[in-house]
Amino acid sequence: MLKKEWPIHSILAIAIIATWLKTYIVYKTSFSITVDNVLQEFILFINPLSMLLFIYGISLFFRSEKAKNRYLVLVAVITSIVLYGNVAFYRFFSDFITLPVLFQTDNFGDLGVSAAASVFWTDLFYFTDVLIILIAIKFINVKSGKDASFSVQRKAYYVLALAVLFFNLGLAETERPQLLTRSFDREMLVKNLGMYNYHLYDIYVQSKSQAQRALADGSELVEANNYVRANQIEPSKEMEGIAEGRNLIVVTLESLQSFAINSEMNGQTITPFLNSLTEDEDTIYFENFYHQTGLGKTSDSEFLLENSLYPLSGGAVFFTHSGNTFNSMAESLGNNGYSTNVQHANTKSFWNRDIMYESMNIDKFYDIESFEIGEGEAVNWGMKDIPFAEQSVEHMTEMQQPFYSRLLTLTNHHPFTLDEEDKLIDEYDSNSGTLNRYFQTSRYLDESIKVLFEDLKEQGLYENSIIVMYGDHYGISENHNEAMSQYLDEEVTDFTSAELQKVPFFVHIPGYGEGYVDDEVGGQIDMRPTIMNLMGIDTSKDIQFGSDLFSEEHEEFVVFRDGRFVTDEVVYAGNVCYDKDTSEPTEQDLCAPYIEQAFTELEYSESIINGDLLRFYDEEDGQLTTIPDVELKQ
Ligand code: GP9
Ligand code: MN
Repeated sequence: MLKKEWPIHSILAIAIIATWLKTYIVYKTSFSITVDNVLQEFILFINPLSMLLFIYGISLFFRSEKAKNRYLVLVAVITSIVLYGNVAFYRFFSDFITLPVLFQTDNFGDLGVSAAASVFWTDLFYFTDVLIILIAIKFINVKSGKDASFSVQRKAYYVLALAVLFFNLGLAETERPQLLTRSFDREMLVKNLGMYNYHLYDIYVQSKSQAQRALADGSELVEANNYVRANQIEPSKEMEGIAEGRNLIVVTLESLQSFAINSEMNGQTITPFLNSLTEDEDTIYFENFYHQTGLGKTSDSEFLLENSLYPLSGGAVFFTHSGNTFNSMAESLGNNGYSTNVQHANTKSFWNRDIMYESMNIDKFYDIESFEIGEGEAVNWGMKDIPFAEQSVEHMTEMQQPFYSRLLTLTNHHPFTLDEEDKLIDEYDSNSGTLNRYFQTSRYLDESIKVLFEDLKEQGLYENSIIVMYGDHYGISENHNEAMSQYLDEEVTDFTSAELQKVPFFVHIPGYGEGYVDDEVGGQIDMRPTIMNLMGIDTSKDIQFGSDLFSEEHEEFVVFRDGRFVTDEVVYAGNVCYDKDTSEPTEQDLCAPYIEQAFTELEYSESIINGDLLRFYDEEDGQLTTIPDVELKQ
């Protein structure tokens, strides 16, 4: 026993420091967390602290020294298990644990086996802090007793813990605005909040959706289904099955807005290849097509495409409801003999894609690991779109045909940076660097699509495929209105902002021969029904909110995720009804009937997602599976 008497809370302090430092060392050695600057490194370093202060601090409420010490050891063991569990999981899945994977046993059935295979005896290192605490308890002689100011000190301690937490959250918010509302990526959550806070956050998000799910029964589906059936239309007979049996390639054009198509920037063409498609005999180009995404950005557009359901108002549905039952386009195509996949050169956990794709029954995800990024082939968010297009086509040559392959481009993403050699046009000259560079990256994206087409032809895949392309969401936010108004040479009002939500939508059918520019007003919710009709797959029993854009009966009414809407005559934005012809406010009455409908539509879609209602639905016979007495309207 050491002679010296240590200050009162020495063991607590040792425990906190030991676990804190161990966690940081584990971050650096056992995960590949990308750190781009000193601030990020600093956040990574301090992020375990707030939670450790809180939980270890509870020991201050224990009376006996013995109970206190036991509690400290227990906390060290539990946090070590959490951390180590993630390490073992990461070794196999290169991802952090999230609650749904623990329950999705059918998808991750090999979890236990693979976790066991990646355990080594040297892993005892992950429990070093437990050992340190045990040694401290045994050998350190702590001064006993409490002084009078103890409860004040305890309060001060918790104020400090709170301060550390808010400091951490503040830094995280500067580094990644909206991290908590949008989630983005598990790696980003761990990097900014810390492993322990991340798990609490994950538990909160997942239990919230589980609670809503538990409260729902199939009866709510009856109403939603009635609404869908009442608005259902006949898809176009003329276009039905026109691409049946062909490969389906869907390309997401990152951040591409329609204002870039068929227009110039200081005399330079922004998207020459896509422009040529608008005049191409095999292409139908929709010029009045709007994105309907919310906080989940790209992932929301994927959600709309696959399910023809609206994304959520309060966060990325890819994160909050990845455990739901869906009837995705991929699943339907899969049932019709297609092999299905997504290709995207980014970390697979971004937008929780790895988990969500399993839920949507997409057979394979070609994530960053499937691509070889040579020297000079990465910029901004990662792999450049041109080598990405080339390697995606190479992958296609290996796929079982017919296939449904979805490509997500990335270079045209904020902050829109490019290497010198890829700048094919000049920068713009406004006060917004973002907008100035946007033209250049859009030009580069256009070039990559040209390469994609060339490679498909070269590989003999072109003729027997159809290529559908859509812009996922805006690239230029309203923060750049001043620069935008310089470019458009008009004031950017709420009306203009709504019209700027137009994104390009191309349907390219090799050999079609009757291409044209279609002015039908439509949105991303319509992609699934439109594409499925082309593929000759019947969706009349599916629960979807969009409809076939080629159908004569298609209703020209697009609801944005934030409640704004557009028809062929009006635009409703900022609670004002605008006349589309004059771009000026008009009588509110002209919008009134749609306001209610927009709201109802979003509500029904949201209730389906929150209640996970499709688990009660059998799309084969269009009936509820749980309430046998209720006949659903067909
Ligand atoms: C990330 C890519 C871009 O993988 O989809 O995401 P975004 O920020 O556009 O949603
Ligand atoms: Mn995007």
